[in-house]
Amino acid sequence: NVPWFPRQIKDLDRCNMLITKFDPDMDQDHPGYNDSEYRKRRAAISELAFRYKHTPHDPSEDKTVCCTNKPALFNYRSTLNTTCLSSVPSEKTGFQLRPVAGLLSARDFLASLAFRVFQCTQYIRHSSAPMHSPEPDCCHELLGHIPMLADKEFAQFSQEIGLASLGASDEDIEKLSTLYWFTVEFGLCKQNGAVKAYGAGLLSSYGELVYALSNEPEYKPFNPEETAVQPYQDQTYQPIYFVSESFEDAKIKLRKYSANIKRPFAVRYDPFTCSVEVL
Ligand code: H2B
Ligand code: FE
Repeated sequence: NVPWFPRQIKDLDRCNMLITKFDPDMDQDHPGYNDSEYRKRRAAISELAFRYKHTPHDPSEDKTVCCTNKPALFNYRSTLNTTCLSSVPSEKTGFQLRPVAGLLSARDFLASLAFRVFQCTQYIRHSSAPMHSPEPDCCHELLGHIPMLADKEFAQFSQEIGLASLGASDEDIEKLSTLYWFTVEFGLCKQNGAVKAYGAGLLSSYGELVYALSNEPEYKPFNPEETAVQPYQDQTYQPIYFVSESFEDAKIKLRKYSANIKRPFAVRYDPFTCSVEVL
């Protein structure tokens, strides 16, 4: 009764379960809900993400995707930028970006990290609300995630959250999601004695970045057991942030935490074959 999980990088084609919570077609509070042009564009960009295959099988299909992609590249600077920038993390840490149509289930999203793959949105937030997006968009990915994925220790940390999630129980996925939230999205870290922000949710939100580094919110030292069960909400600024000593320290603490997750097997990533060995 272990939940299915990807063993090879191409299995990530099956990790595409979307959460409709903030979808512009479903969520009446989405800033683009009443903009049919926006929703049409979003649908076209989603379609490209859904058709994306790690290894294209049918060359004709590949051609269609490329041809359809071309106008998208010209119409939306976002798509072009993520395409260009995707080479930065890949050269530094081997992290790859793959397109995703929107917010993924935590299980599918975390599983991708195990293969050093980041599921990256391609669309841009609605122009009526440039300062805030309820869902991840390419501003968030470009300003927040992509630069961080080019850091070696951070990349390792991200991959290890992913490896810990493979085949884990729903309860453990929930805890790993919370850890992800308070580190990769909203983490603070010491650097030369000063507290700095590294979480993508902070790097891509000027308002919350200033607030997080003011003396208003509460700080606690990053401790996976405690951080994993801290309640959080995604509607306003965080009342509490966790501060790591360094990325390396955070990684070592996460490793200890992961070792205690109960699974009837162990996993090891083989970078030569881009696959997970189940031991
Ligand atoms: N999906 C996408 N597309 N981007 C994310 O940043 C993201 C996600 N974050 N799904 C996940 C959920 C995160 O909130 C954790 C793992 O639950
Ligand atoms: Fe994010």
